Amino acid sequence: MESTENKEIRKWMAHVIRLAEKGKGWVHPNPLVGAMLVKNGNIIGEGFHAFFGGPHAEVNAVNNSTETAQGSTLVVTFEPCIHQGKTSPCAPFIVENGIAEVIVGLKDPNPVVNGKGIDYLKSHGVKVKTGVLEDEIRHQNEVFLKFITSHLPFCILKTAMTLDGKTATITGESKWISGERSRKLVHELRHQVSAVMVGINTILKDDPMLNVRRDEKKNKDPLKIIVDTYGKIPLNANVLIHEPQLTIVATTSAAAKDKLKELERSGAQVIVCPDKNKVVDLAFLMETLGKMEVDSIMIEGGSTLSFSALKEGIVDKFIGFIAPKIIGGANAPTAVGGEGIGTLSEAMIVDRMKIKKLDDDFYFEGYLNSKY
Ligand code: AOF
Ligand code: ZN
Repeated sequence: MESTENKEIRKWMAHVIRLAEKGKGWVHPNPLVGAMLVKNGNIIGEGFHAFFGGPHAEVNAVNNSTETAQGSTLVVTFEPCIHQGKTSPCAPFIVENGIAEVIVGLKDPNPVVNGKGIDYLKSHGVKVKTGVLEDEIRHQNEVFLKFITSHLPFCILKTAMTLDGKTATITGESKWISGERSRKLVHELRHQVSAVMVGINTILKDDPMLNVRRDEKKNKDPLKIIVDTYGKIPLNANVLIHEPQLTIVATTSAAAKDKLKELERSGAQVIVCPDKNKVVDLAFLMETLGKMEVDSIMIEGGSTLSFSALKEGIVDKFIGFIAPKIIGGANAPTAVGGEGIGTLSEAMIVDRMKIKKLDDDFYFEGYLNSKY
């Protein structure tokens, strides 16, 4: 039987996990962190990490507190930091404010913290309890956990398909396969990631904007990465007309140099990658984007890029929408194309699959890299 105290602690932690969600889309490459102060069983202050470079959750909780923090319990999803980053370290701040006890959800895997924050608190007489709802916090911070330990972006492959696995009709019509609620979620996800990525064929066929269209007051558009081995992107493509400063064209030396200069003049950034099997070397591109602090990418097609990404092993999470429609057509595109594989023993296995209903569609998600 779980003790009443543990039950209460889990309830508090679940509450600060929800608070942390509010930072989604604004904090990367930092983690989502929520915190609150409890005194005599009452919540006296709450806070979350709201934007990159801004105060950490613990500091916000103390500053929002209606009473002095002296003698209170701090409940925080992540281990308090000990390093001087964009902000001053939280662990000494906690000690200075006389907080008596800290309940930490997850130890911060950031090598500059990684247990040192907890040690600091303990050695300064603060009671510390660790490891509460760790799985939930890990899931919430899957992007941060990958990025901080590998410096590579967490990569989501997203698709929307019919019941028969098609992403467009034989004439190329794809607007819209999925329902309104599913499409709303896509815009939410675009807001949450640092970048969206598509192959050149998607630009040539659909000319997407790749921006965020949500009902929220404040939105943040992601970087738009176009994988374009030969530099074929038209200069009047929507992604070059609207917010070209957010557009990155990833290409190779097979592209005409003059075209690349024109792309740069339009405001886009060009990354010339080595080629692998005559297309952009995606592993190199991921490393380069990681160095640019891009912590998360959502690949939105097309089917050739999706297969290459899977084959190169850069995909962490596969998500998609299945609409209750059947359109057929042997040549109608499917979510994953490319050259495919010859035997079932080579199949890429998706684990931790989850599925849920979104109006008439199904939403599914699963992982290809079970480490994060
Ligand atoms: C916390 N609480 O709310 C966050 C933490 O550059 P800085 O100062 O913002 O530090 C970023 C690092 O601090 C980040 O990589 C992670 O290890 C930790 N983030 N820590 O105690 C917070 N956002
Ligand atoms: Zn901190």
